[in-house]
Formats: sequence, C-alpha cells, structure tokens
Amino acid sequence: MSYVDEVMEKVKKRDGDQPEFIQAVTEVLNSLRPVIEKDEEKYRKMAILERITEPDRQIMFRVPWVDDNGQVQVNRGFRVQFNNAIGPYKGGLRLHPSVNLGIIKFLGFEQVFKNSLTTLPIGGGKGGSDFDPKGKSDREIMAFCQSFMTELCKYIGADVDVPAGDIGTGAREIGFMFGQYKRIRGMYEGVLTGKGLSYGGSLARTEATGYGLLYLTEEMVKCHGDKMEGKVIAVSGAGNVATYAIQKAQQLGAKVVTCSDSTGWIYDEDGIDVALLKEVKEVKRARLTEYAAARPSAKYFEKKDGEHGVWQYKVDIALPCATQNELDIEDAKMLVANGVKYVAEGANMPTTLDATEYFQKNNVPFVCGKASNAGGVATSALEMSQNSERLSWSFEEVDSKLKGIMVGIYHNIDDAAKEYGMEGNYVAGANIAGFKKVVDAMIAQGVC
Ligand code: NDP
Ligand code: 2IT
Repeated sequence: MSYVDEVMEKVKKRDGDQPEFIQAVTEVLNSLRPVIEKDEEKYRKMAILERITEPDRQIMFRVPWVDDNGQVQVNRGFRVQFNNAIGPYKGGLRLHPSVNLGIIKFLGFEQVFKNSLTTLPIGGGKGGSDFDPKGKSDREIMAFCQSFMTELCKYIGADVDVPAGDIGTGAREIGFMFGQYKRIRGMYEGVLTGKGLSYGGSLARTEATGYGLLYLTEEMVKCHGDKMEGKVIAVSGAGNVATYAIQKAQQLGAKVVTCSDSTGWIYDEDGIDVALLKEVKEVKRARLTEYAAARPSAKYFEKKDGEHGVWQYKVDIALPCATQNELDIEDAKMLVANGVKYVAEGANMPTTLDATEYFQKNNVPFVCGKASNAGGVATSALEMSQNSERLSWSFEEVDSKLKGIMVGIYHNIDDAAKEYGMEGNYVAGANIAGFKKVVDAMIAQGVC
C-alpha cells in the first residue's frame, strides 16, 4: 500500500467520528501523492504524514457563564494547536452551535497550509465553542467571552498562539476577550488579531478576507485572458467575508446578485446594496428579510432542504462565503449547466469533495479556500507585525501588501500545479505549495 493510503487508513481509523476532518485530510493527502511518491521512503521513515495530521495539542474546557435570567449556562471551549513549525499558532475562534472537536480540527488542519501560503511566519491553529451568539444580549456575549478567555489565556500569547475572528466572532467579541486577557495576564500584547483600531487593530483587517478573495479571483480571471468588469457573481453568506467580497467585486466592476444567511437568501437583480447589507447585518444584526423589505429590486427566499439557493442562477463566478459543505454536487451541476466560468472559496471548505471534482472535470477554474481566503489571516499577520513594532500602517499600505500577497499566492499555486504536471489544478497546487514549506521546517527541526 502507498504511504499516502497507509496514513489515510490510520487517520480514518483513529478519527472516523470526525467527518469534516477526514474530508480535509483526504483532499490534502490526495493532492500530495506526486510529492510523496518522489521520495516515499524518506517521508515514511520520518512519519511526516502521521505528524502533520496529528495536532501538537488539543485543549478542551468548560465555559460557564450566567445568562440574563440569572441561569448558569455551560458551553464547551476548544483550542487546537495544530502545527507551529513556521511560526506561532494562528487561526480564528468560531462561535456556532455546530462546533465540535472534528470541526475545529478540520479548520486547524486547513489553517496550517493556508498560513504557509501567505509567506508570513505563522503556524496553524483554530478554536471556538458551541456557544450560539444569536439572540444574546451584549451582556451575555461579554459574560461568555470573559469566561472563555479566563481559561484560554493559559495557553496563548503573542509568541505562542494568536487567535482571531471566525464565524460568530467579530470585533465585539475580540474586544471582550482582549480586555479579559489583559486583566488576567497583566500585560498588553498583540495576543489577538482583529482588534479595534483604538487598541492595536490593523486598518483593512475587517475587509481583508473578502478583498483578498477578489484580488486573487481578479488575478486568475486576468491570467485566463478575461476581465472582472461586467461579470455577474453569486455570493453566499452575509457575514464578514461575504460583505467585503461583495464590496470589492462591485469596485472591480462586477455585479453581485445574491447573498444568504442560515435561514434564507436574497436575489437582487440590480446588484446587492452593500451599505444596506451592512446596516442590516453589522448594525442591526437582523435577518435578510429586512434587506428585502427595504429594497424593491430584491427578493427574499426562505431556505428549504434540497433547494439550490444562491447556486441556481446564471452567473459567471461563484464565491461561497458562508460555511463548510454549503455547495454540493447538485449545486455544482446547476452552476456548470448555467455556464459558470470561475469558482473561488471565501469560506473554509464550502465545496464538497465531489462538487470540487465536478468543477475540475468540467474545466471550471476552482480555487480552494486555503489559498483564496488567506487574505484574512495574512492581514492578521500584518497586524502582528504592527503590534511588534508598535506602529500602525495606513489603509493603503496594508491593502497594497494584501493585494501583493494574494496575487503572489495565485502564481505560487499555479506554478506548483504546473511543476507536478497538473496545470490548472489549483487545489493540488495550494496543498503542495503549502505543504512544502511546512515540511522543510519540520525536517530541519528534527523529530518533534
Ligand atoms: P460571519 O459569522 O461573519 O458570517 C457567517 C455567514 O455565514 C452568516 O451569513 C451566517 O448566517 C452564514 N452561516 C454560518 N453558518 C451557516 C450554516 N450552518 N448554514 C448556512 N449559513 C451559515 O463569519 P465569516 O464571514 O467570518 O466566516 C464565513 C466563512 O469564512 C467561514 O467558513 C470562515 O471560517 C471563513 N473565513 C473567515 C475569515 C475571517 O477573517 N473572518 C478568514 C478566512 C475564512 P447566520 O448569520 O444566519 O448564521
Ligand atoms: O479561517 C481563517 O483564516 C480565519 N478565520 C482568520 C484567522 C486569523 O487568524 O486571522
């Protein structure tokens, strides 16, 4: 049996109850076959694949907090420190009821390769909780965040592990967590990114993931002899990534006709009104029904099982920006039948494995999240640099560095795919390029 298959079997046996983690490992290890096969005995002897699929450590803890009725609530907190071969652990904190160890492990595993692709010195980690922020008061959110950080602060630090936002964790939550860290540890350091601008945050971090997705997409479109201007785009999600992806797409002359949340989606034939979307989602924290109520050109549809949602329309580009496995094989067939030309992931693993293969078989250029959504964590690393030198850079400076990084990632993954005879397979290119740097560092650092 090949070394890749051997390790795949081991991971399935050991972590078979973590389907998302198995899915992420399957995609990465399959892509690495040509690299591993070139020097199979060396990698096997060093147990590189066993080491890269097993986190350095997995921390799980109780998060007790008091709700507005005086009732004590208990959630489960997680931090998976996956790999720090190239820098301190770095990755977001997800607050969503679906969070469990397998979800955090898949996200941490992806983060290792993504962070490597940014070219910046950051290792991979992820954390979060099954806490549901929906419908909670600001006081309840603060109570949760303070309790969560009371335990988490033992394991993180500016040179150890630097968490950030993800689903359900935005500027408000980062602020509450930063305040609690500072209070308990008695030190002011850049232990979190995505901070407010008045206390060490970076300009352009809020926009970075969405903007970065579009910078990479624009470069891919250009390299296919095409242009962004006039393109019609379907975006899913209505959170941080989706909002700024829509904004940048429109600045580049494209029209985004959809967005969605967990209960339904919007089709807006005139193009999404970003100012209104921000008012509904960032200010009021309301449902998309409010967007439709305020905009005559928009239609709201309630989500039902088995429907294609935002993927049913005739668009040139699809940008899934909500959550894992939100674009399945049936959606992919529909998009391809409607002539989709490019797909790039804003979310982490939003496309199922068979849907990814379907796009590739039908020659639709497809970029996986670990490359196309790397702009968020890259800008987090730029926030870390600014914190270390105790300076703040201008929006233009951060944004231009972000653009340079995203254009660089596109060419890096394109070149890696070509080098291994898989031209146009950006999934393989991303996994191979991300893997090589981490593995060089692991080998140089000995058995650890
Ligand atoms: P937000 O919490 O800001 O927004 C998430 C959006 O996705 C919301 O519209 C939410 O709807 C929707 N959503 C969440 N879960 C589900 C679900 N189970 N089914 C359908 N819709 C869902 O998160 P972000 O925008 O930050 O994150 C979106 C994706 O991008 C995630 O995969 C995240 O890991 C990834 N990502 C984020 C980065 C960042 O910098 N923030 C960086 C790189 C990747 P609702 O409000 O109804 O829950
Ligand atoms: O998935 C991701 O890359 C993020 N949620 C951002 C992580 C970070 O540290 O900025």
